[in-house]
Amino acid sequence: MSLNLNKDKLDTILANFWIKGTLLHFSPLGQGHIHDTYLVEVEEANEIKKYTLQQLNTRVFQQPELMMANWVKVTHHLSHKLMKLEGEKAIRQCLRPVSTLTGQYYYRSSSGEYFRIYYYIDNCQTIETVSTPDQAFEAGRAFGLFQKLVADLPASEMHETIPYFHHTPYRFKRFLQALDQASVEKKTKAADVISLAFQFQPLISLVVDGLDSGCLPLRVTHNDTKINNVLFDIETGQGLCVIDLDTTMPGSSLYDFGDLVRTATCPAAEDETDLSLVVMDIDLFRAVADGYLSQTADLLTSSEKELLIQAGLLLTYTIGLRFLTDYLEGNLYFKTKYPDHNLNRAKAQFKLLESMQAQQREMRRVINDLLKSFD
Ligand code: GN1
Ligand code: MG
Repeated sequence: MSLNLNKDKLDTILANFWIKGTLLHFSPLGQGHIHDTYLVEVEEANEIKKYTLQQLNTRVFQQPELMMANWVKVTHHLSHKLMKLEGEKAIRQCLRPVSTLTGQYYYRSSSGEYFRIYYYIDNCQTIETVSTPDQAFEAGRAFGLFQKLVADLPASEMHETIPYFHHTPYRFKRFLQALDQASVEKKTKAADVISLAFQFQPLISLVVDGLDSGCLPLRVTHNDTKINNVLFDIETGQGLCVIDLDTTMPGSSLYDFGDLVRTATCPAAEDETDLSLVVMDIDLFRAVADGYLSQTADLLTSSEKELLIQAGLLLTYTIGLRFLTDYLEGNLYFKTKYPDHNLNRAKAQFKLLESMQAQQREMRRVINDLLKSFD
């Protein structure tokens, strides 16, 4: 999906929401791989008001109404709870949707495009890569708090917006299908990473087996806990608000912790091509686990705690498989900037996975120490 908004189109969209005033300015926002996101500035009664506008990717979210029903439910649940806990401060700690004139939270254009708007949270930034343990801690704390706040939301009330999203056996099957159809040229270029995809196959059923047997609890989870889905307060550095709530649906806490470990323990970018830089930093691992467990240690069951280390490997493997599959299929899913972008992302994920595997013993020590400290 390309960024294709112009002023006339935006005026029409805004006219459908409870927003009065004149459009001053709009610009692309963030680095998400799925939706198109903009910052929109409007002059209302001599004041500049800022909003976040998103055009939803309906190729990825094929039932946008169901996705929006989840999104509204979870944004309301979070704001209600945070208001109670934090009072006025909660305004900057959760997404606050703007309603349309007909009382919905999305607008469908005459050509079938879906848009939503929420209040922009000022003086915040997103970060693509982590550079200090404090940032890793704050990301862990923010997603841990999210987990805690949605713990009383019954999983049965949430729609499954993307079926089999983190189902690694399904992702592996899709990879095999893509491999079967791919050109010899692509398979040759990706040979190393394809071989790693087979090598790490034993990880596949780790969490799904536990969920199927009832050994691991099915919870409402965020499912996209990468570091750039947290807004950091520019002044205090606090992990203020969790964003990108579209994949919030039934899942495992291990998916959330695992994707945090994938994105908050490596100082290099997700698409770094100098693979010598792609390593898991054990100090960042300690910090992210500390932040996450500071909120969830009381909540997690012993079987979840037992798998915290493997979770990072599993999610890095699963997302790596998805990038590789998308490369083999011709870049149909993730936004890319150049033809081999998904291949480079996949290579970086598998390099990170190898680095995690080599440090499993240290990770175990860190988790055991932390669990003891929260006992
Ligand atoms: C996508 O939307 P964004 O960029 O936060 C993707 C995640 C992947 C991530 C990889 C709905 O997340 O599952 O882990 O890219 N979201 C969806 O960077 O597929
Ligand atoms: Mg995002």
